This record gives sequence, structure tokens and C-alpha cells, in this order.
Amino acid sequence: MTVILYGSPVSLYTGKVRSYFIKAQIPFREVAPVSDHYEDVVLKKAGSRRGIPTIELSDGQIIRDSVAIVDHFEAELGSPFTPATPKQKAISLLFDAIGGEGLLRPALHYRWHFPENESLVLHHFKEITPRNAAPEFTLAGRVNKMQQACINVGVSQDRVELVESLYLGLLKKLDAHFELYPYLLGGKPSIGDFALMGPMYGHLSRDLKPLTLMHEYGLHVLRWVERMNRADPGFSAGHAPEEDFLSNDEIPETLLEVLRHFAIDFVPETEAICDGVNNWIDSQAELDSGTNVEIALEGMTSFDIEGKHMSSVLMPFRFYLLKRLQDEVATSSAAVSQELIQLLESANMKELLEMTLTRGIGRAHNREVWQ
Ligand SMILES: N[C@@H](CCC(=O)N[C@@H](CS)C(=O)NCC(=O)O)C(=O)O
Repeated sequence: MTVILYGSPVSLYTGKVRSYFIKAQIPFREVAPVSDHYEDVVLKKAGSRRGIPTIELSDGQIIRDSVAIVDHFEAELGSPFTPATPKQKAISLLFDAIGGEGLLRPALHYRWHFPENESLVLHHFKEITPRNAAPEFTLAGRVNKMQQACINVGVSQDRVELVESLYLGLLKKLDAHFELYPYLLGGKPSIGDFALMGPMYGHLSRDLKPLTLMHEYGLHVLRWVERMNRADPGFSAGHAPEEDFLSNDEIPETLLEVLRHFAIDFVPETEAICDGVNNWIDSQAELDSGTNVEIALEGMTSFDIEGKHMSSVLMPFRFYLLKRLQDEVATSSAAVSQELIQLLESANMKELLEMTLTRGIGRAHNREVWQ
């Protein structure tokens, strides 16, 4: 019954799945993806993509990708962490996209631009170096790739100040929320909490530099990170909620404030990436359905944040997640759909509903594929 979780304490997306397993009380063992069994059996079944998290079930089934893993267990367990009411469900889906894809700049910057993080990060990277590693998977190869990833998502030297001020602003807004509520939507975690746990655990509360920021500006955020990694609700002394989502489909004002802050960069960036990916799709002579969707496509896009120009690579995965939110709004009754649009408008995120790719993204053989 025990699930094998191939992952690492420093991995962003492993943090999402680990927390889900802890809260869902799913017995698991976390191991580094380096064994002969991983190389010879698991990797092939994982679409030959050396990505963590990947899990192995007792019947030998392999699932790669944190979203697919959480989907699998939500379906099996009767959706315990998916809110049943429309606004909370929509906000949880929105955080699934933002948590997974919208915090890469601070997560990468605060890891790779501060020497005090180095000993812990390299220690863990060594542990996940595969046997007979190809150059890009050696320790040096991976470090180079990650340094380049900082530039790819827009953290050039002259944008560090902006990235830091946006992150500190976010930390303070999250702190104000978690002072009042143990989880995003009240007394129990939602799928959105697990997604946010990715960047907030492996990178932003474990690496030394951003941990000091949490001590300074985000003690309630740190308590939430800890709470998300223990099976009991772990409420703070000031919390007195039910162990459930807030009643009456309530979305707290403090959470809307968090979303308005995310909107500052997530909305213009997503719009630019959407246009860029659609142009890329148009430019492909052939893009057969079933072709793998790469993590980043060839090409860059640019957008403005607070009057500053920023560029990013074209990463299509967020549209796989946003589509779930868009479908939820589109398939609700007219009245509910209107309410959801108003809710997103009040978070300055209504435009996300219009940002769609001209080709859908599905999954086959543990990879994302163009439909
Ligand atoms: N969308 C995936 C992304 C997984 C991912 O990017 N994991 C990183 C480490 S945190 C990795 O292994 N990247 C290499 C790869 O996926 O090929 C998820 O949600 O699990």
C-alpha cells in the first residue's frame, strides 16, 4: 500500500505531493530517483522524463507530475481537498496554476543568487545525481541549467530589485491572511494550498536566505508551511475554525488581497506567454496531436511589470491548469458563472479567463501532449 515518492527535499513540486500525502494520510516513502530500479524500470514508464515528483504505486503503476499525482488521489479518495462550492473551487483551481507556475522568479532568485544557500542545495543536488549522468544531469550541469533558468524567467541583474519587492509584498499579504486563517480557504487545505506549498516549502522556507525573510516578514506563513507538513490541523493559538472550508462559500478579503498582489505580474506575464505560445503554434509546419509539450518552447516573450520591461521563455504548462478554471466558469450556470467572473474581477484576474491556447494540452504516457 505504501507509495514510493521519487523526489527531494529541495524540489519545488515534490513539496506539493509530500504535503498532499501527509494531509491525506497516504503512507509513502520518499526516495531519491537514483536506484537501478528507477533507471531501468520507473524512468521508461515516466515518459522517459527525469522529473520529480514521480510516484510508484504497489501495482507498479507510475505517475509523473504533481498535478497528475494529486488528480489520481483526488479521484480515488472522493475529492477530499477540492471545495464543493463554486467560488472556493474556482479559487483553489486558480491557486493551483499560480502556485505551480507563478512563483518561479522568487523561487529561483532566492535559491541561486545567494551563496549562503549553497551547502544545503548542493548537498541535495548531489543526492539526486543519476548513475552515469549525462552532462546536463551532473551536479555542475544542473547548477548551470538553474542559473540559466533564472534569466529565462526574467530575473536578470537589473530586475532583482523588482522581483524582491514583489516577493516581500506577497509575503506580507500572505502573512496577514494566515494570521487569521490556518489555510487559504479556512480550516482545511485545498488543492490550491498544496500547489502554493511547492515554491513556499522546497525553496522559500528551506533555503537559508529566503528563510530569514520569512522570519522577518512571514511568521504566520512559516507556521502555515509547517502546518501543511503535518497530519493534524496544526492550528495556531489565534485560530478557532472548523476543520473544514469556510461556510457559505466565503472567500476572505485577505485572500483577495493576496490575489490582487499576484495579479501584478501573473496577469501580464500569462498574457504575453499566451500570445507567444499561440504564435509558436502558428509557426509550426506540423504539430501532430500526441506530440510532447516541452517545458519551454523555443523563443521568448516580453511584458511590462510596474513600468519595467521583463522577458520570459514560453512555458505552456500553466494553460493546462488555467483551462480547468476556464472550463469551470464556462460550464457553470449563467448566474454562477457571472458570480465567478465578478470574483475574478475583484481580484484583478478576470483577463485570465480569456487567455486560451489555440491547441489544447492533454496527457499521454506520462507526458503532456498537444491535442
Ligand atoms: N509540472 C511538473 C513539473 C515537475 C518539475 O519541473 N520538477 C523539477 C524539479 S522540482 C524537475 O524534475 N524538472 C525536470 C523535468 O521535469 O524534466 C509537476 O507539477 O510535477
